[in-house]
Amino acid sequence: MRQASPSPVSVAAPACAGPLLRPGNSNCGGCGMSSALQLFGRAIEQRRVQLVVPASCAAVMAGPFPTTSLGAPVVLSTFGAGAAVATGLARVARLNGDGTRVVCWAGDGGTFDIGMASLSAAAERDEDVLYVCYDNEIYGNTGGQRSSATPAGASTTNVLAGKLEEKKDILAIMAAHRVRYAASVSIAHPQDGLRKMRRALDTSGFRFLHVLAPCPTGWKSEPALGIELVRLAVRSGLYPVIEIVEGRKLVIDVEPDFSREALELYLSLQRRFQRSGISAERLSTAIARSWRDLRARSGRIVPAEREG
Ligand SMILES: Cc1ncc(C[n+]2csc(CCOP(=O)(O)OP(=O)(O)O)c2C)c(N)n1
Ligand code: SF4
Ligand SMILES: [Mg+2]
Repeated sequence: MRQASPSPVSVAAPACAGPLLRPGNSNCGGCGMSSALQLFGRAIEQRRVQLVVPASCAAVMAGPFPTTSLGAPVVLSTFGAGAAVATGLARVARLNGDGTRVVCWAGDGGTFDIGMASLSAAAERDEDVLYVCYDNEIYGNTGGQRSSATPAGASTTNVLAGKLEEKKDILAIMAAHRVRYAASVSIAHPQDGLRKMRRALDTSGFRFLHVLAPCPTGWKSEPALGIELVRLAVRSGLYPVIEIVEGRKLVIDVEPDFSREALELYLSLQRRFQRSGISAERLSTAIARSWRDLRARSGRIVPAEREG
């Protein structure tokens, strides 16, 4: 007997209903990635979003199936394949013509290190993917080992004396791929962050957002101080808040005051910098070098208006 053909099934992601990150998730109290996700949930509004999450703290935060503390459909991927899996979903979404925005939500280990090959390939092909790296500067989910995003002077569980090498410049790497849009987001500057997240969601082609995400567990800092730590990193010039369009046009969004006091406070509020004893003076030299470069690339030799 002939069977009736199945009725078409919609594979479109539903619009995000309610918060993106719900109560009951497994993140530590004061996790900066939670703050980033909450901000991102506000940016999404009524857009249809599918998340791809490679192995990380973010991959376990939703809790065990069949319950989930995430308000959007999620595909978990292997550690190195986040951008490749997102590529597949984005192509299916385009074939379906349903307008779903595919977002890869990955940690620094999954981005700066093991996911770099698939990230670079997807960026070079200009896949229609928004890639968000929440950067807690360690492999948090496996106990806090160093990544190439770990800053010099920070102790990790496998480099107790403190890392010697400086942090990779991920935005420069993405800009070198001439991606449509690349930006850094500060959770201490939510209006600027929301604007960039919405722009990134609504742009076609490959987009990249970098979010500094304090990790009280790995940074050995007070859980309540995460947003303040990011504010200090921005003020001191340690975390430049910028955006780069098509790999060429660089805009400085928040002008630091390069406060030595802010830098010293940033270091002293995290016990991960204690053992190496890295000084604000040494960091200031690296900050000055990086800002000379940023100003040259932005075409502004005088400071921009201060915001935030
Ligand atoms: C190929 C492979 N190597 C190692 C692991 C173990 N592993 C799972 S999560 C993780 C750390 C992820 O670090 P990051 O991407 O920075 O995210 P975070 O945990 O900090 O949120 C590691 C090493 C794995 N799942 N797959
Ligand atoms: S280990 Fe760090 S990044 Fe992971 S959930 Fe805890 S605070 Fe967040
Ligand atoms: Mg990490």
